[in-house]
Amino acid sequence: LKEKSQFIAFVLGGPGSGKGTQCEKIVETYGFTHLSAGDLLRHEISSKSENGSMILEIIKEGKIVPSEVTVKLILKSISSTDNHKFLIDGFPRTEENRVAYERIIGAEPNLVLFFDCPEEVMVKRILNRKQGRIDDNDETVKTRLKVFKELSLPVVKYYSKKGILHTINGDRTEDEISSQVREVLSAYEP
Ligand code: UP5
Ligand code: MG
Repeated sequence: LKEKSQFIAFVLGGPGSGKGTQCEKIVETYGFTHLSAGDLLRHEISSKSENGSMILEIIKEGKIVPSEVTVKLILKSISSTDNHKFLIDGFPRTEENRVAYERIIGAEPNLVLFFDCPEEVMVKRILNRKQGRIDDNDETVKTRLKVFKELSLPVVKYYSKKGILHTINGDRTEDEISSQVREVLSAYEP
């Protein structure tokens, strides 16, 4: 039997734009495996792995973990999973991340979802979350937004030029956003 070829969707958007929330819904409907780069990194911290304390310091400041660390974690998850459909949530966040991924994985994603959301909405959501995330505070949120605008938006622009970016209005109810997402994904029949 021929193995189904991999289908990879990157899920991008600013901090609090709703990436994680929508990925969970996509998993329910389409059976993707959801890989949140942030969750993989937080797991390294909580499991006290060798890079844990370095990752903690960077996340606390809202900066970006070195590409090789993140790409390795993503690769490990992909290869330890049977599924062929992946949502990679919150990665790549910099042009350097993107190039490192392409170099190591040797392929571009099939599509990119981008949740476009006003800054004030994202900030409000993050500061209301209160789930104890070390980076959910006024100070770090400012850096996360700055990093998003300066380093992550160029990645979004790159995929737009490639013609594989789908921009979704993230300033809606969860259900409204989810139906926009389904419209995009049904065209791909993943
Ligand atoms: N919420 C969601 N949708 C809503 C809606 N439509 N209406 C009203 N409320 C809504 O949502 C955020 C909050 O809003 C939740 O309380 C939710 O209920 C509510 P969520 O779905 O969690 O949004 P998300 O975009 O996933 O926000 P998150 O905070 O996870 O975004 P970040 O991109 O900041 O976080 P991530 O975990 O990806 O990264 C954290 C840090 O890790 C980074 O800052 C960086 O330091 C590091 N990192 C790297 O260095 N490299 C990487 O590749 C990835 C991460
Ligand atoms: Mg998230």
